[in-house]
Amino acid sequence: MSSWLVRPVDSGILATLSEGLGISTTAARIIASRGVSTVDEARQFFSPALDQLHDPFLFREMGEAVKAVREVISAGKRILVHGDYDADGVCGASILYEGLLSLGADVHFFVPNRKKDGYGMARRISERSLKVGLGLVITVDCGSSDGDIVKELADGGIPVIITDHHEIGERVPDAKAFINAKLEGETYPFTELSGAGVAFKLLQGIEKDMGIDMNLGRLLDLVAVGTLGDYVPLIDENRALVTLGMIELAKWERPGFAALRKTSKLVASGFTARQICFTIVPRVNAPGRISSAREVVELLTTSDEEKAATIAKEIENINDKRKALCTQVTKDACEYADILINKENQNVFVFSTDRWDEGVVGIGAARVSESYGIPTALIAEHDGIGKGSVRSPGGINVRDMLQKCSRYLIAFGGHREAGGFSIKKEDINSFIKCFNKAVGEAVADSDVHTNIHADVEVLLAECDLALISFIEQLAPFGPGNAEPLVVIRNLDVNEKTRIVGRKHLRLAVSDVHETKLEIIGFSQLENWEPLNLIGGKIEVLAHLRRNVWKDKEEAQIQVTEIHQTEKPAAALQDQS
Ligand SMILES: [Mn+2]
Repeated sequence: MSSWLVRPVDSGILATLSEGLGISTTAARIIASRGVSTVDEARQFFSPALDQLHDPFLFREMGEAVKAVREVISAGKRILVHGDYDADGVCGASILYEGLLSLGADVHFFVPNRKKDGYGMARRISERSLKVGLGLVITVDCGSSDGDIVKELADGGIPVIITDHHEIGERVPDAKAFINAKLEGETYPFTELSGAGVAFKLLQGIEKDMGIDMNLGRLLDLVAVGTLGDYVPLIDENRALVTLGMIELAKWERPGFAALRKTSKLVASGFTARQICFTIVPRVNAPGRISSAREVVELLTTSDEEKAATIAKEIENINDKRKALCTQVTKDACEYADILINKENQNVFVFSTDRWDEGVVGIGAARVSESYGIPTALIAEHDGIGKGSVRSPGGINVRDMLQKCSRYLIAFGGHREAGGFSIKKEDINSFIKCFNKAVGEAVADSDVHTNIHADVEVLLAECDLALISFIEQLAPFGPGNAEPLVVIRNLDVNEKTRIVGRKHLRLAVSDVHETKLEIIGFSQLENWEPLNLIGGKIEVLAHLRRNVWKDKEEAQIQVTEIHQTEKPAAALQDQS
């Protein structure tokens, strides 16, 4: 069972925020728990605006990059934008392609094919580029570890500007300009931009340097989808980019997104960042995982509604195929997991087969690790090489675990919750043993996996629409800015508590202040039967959300976890 930790907040900060903003202590606590400590910071947080973006020239080599782009445009030479095949990479490529096109550049785009080209820059572009005599290559969301391809191009007289956001040891020596905030010694103040975000910064740099209005606001929808697709923290500049980008998106002026909205059945307005992540993002991602992402850039940059509808329809088919592949992977993996789950010392699931497509093992691993609460690695084998994807339900740092077993891996990368690796087939068994041991030790070392951080403890009576309106102003929610979680303690469970639907609980509760409310526990029937709760006491961890039903709006307490603090009297008697 997990423990809930309410983040401690400095009482001075609390007083400043609540007095300065005229909000309740509860509201002040929620915003303070996001690292906001002054009234000014809070105002910025509430109204993300373009003027909160950092100066693009804080990138050390922005000047160099802008100069190279302008020279090539005035010389009338051709530019190739080299993107990447995931959501971030195609959005970023679309941003640069469209932005440079509007300056009258002779610009083309290239998106690598996951199966043909693998990760990073595609080797095949250098030969072709040299043949057609390109004037410049600009990478988006890749290139930081492609020194050899960059050298080949540079040696052939084609300069390369790298715009990227991946971890990097040292600057690619032959790059004409290198724009990556993660480079050591880089002066840019924010390291968490997505690839699409970095591409946008280059256009901002060009705009500023030329002293013209490039109307870059119209590209923010692409920045938002790329940023959400890349799962970077929604803080600092990303918060402004996503918020403004979602406003731009909601105009549905870009035929590509308008078409995807229809095929994915997303509501036209009032959608959340999370809803974009479940509708638009997987569709922008799917072609790159299954076939070729080139058509996604075509979709996102076309002004032709008919063309957009046609491509969106094709993508829908590809997405259906991806979903079917995912279900197969998840089904297979769950079958294996069911066999192993009760085995002693089973700290991880690692399954490997040549039946799976490497494009979907990540989603399969996410589903399995989520449903079983165990770190999971799924490996797709092909020609003696396995491509693996790891997901962890939390607490266990995936990257650290892979690092510990790196002697069995060809290559690996990732962060806390997710990672990927490649491995020789003959090393898979040793890797499984090593990985299982590493996770077992990490679990024994710490109990972090059982701690959930909540924002604030509240009373039932405080959970009203006013507080919910306040919480809504903290959106968009996502990594780095989680939707607020509240703890409500000391609740008596009343008789009216019942099952609703097939697996949900409607809990009738009251507290010492005599406040009576019905609160909803989605899927809580998996954990609790009404009879084992009624007459006892509980505390709950919950989200506070607005529920709109038949034109009526009400505050809804959505319980994500229940702790029983007192068993019902009858149950106690049974035990004695
Ligand atoms: Mn990326």
